[in-house]
Amino acid sequence: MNLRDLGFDEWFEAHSAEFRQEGCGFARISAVDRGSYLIKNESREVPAELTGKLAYQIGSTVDLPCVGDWVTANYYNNGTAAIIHRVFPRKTFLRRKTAGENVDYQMIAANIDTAYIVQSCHVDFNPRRLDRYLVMAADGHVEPIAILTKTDLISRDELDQKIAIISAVIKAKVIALSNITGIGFDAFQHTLSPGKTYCLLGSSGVGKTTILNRLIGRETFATKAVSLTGEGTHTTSRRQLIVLSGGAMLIDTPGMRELGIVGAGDGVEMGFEAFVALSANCRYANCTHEHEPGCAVRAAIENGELSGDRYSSYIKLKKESEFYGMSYLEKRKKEKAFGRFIKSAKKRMKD
Ligand SMILES: Nc1nc2c(ncn2[C@@H]2O[C@H](COP(=O)(O)OP(=O)(O)O)[C@@H](O)[C@H]2O)c(=O)[nH]1
Ligand SMILES: [Mg+2]
Ligand SMILES: [Zn+2]
Repeated sequence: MNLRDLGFDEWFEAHSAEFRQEGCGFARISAVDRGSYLIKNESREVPAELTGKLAYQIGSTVDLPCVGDWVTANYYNNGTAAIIHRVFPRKTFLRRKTAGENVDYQMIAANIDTAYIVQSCHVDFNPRRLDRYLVMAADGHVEPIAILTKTDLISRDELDQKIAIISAVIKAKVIALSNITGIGFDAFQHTLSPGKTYCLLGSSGVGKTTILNRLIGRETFATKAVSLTGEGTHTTSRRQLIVLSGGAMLIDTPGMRELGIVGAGDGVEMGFEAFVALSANCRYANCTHEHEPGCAVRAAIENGELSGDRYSSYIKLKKESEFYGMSYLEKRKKEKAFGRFIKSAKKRMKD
């Protein structure tokens, strides 16, 4: 393996002169877990940390190394650990807006060639959400491919209908597949090329980790079924770059609701679902969005990202609703109940 196999192409080559440093080599960030890093080069993958100087120089969290970044590092302890000195500029990136007090960005992954935007064609199907991911990919100069999973749960006609809906609204390639029957998986696999980097994006429970496991050919990363609807959920806690046997690299991500992709500008059209998504970013897990400090919902209203009127109706409704007291996981289980909640909420708003 050489660096080129890991994605160090002409673009990085062209930028490399000013990043060369005595006693150091280039490596790629393969995982990030709260301030600790794994970096990978031609021969090894080792834990690494930032030099104090670099940590000090980095002004904003978006400039911290993220999975997929190229760095200049030196190795110590017989090459079993490393120190990161420099971070290369990003050729492409995937980032989300945070809904904190200041509208800021959080990096999801860097130097991604193609983003797989994964939706289940069962209950998760939502062309508008797909559209938001497309905006995110375009923003970071990443090519998008839409993946519809769980085709085994709907009829051929229903699937054709869904593909038609998507094709009508987006230009991206659409691939439908089932991780259960394997139908469509070949077409998906053909989109992977050696030396290129791919990222799986999409809500929790749509089958991203299952796709990764299928590619690896075994159950390496845990997935978990949670309901009787054929859906399930699993929280991928850290982002890790996996080199597949064919030479393509793939990064799995946690669900974007957990990542809070629903941020600036999305809330008003989104309706009440936006509150649920935003509240994932509140400082306190049990935030009532009424008076707590660090409340992402109120911050979004102050920024004008969410309408104050909707907020008032929401506060009124949530007081009536037992639904509010549930954790996100419980909510997913009760998705049907949530659907009814939204419906009745909308009806009451009309009245
Ligand atoms: N019926 C069906 N279930 C699937 C399919 N793909 C994944 N699942 C199930 O959906 C659940 C969530 O999958 P997971 O890969 O953890 O989703 P992630 O949160 O997107 O990573 C698991 O129970 C999987 O077995 C599929 O194509 N069809
Ligand atoms: Mg997962
Ligand atoms: Zn709040």
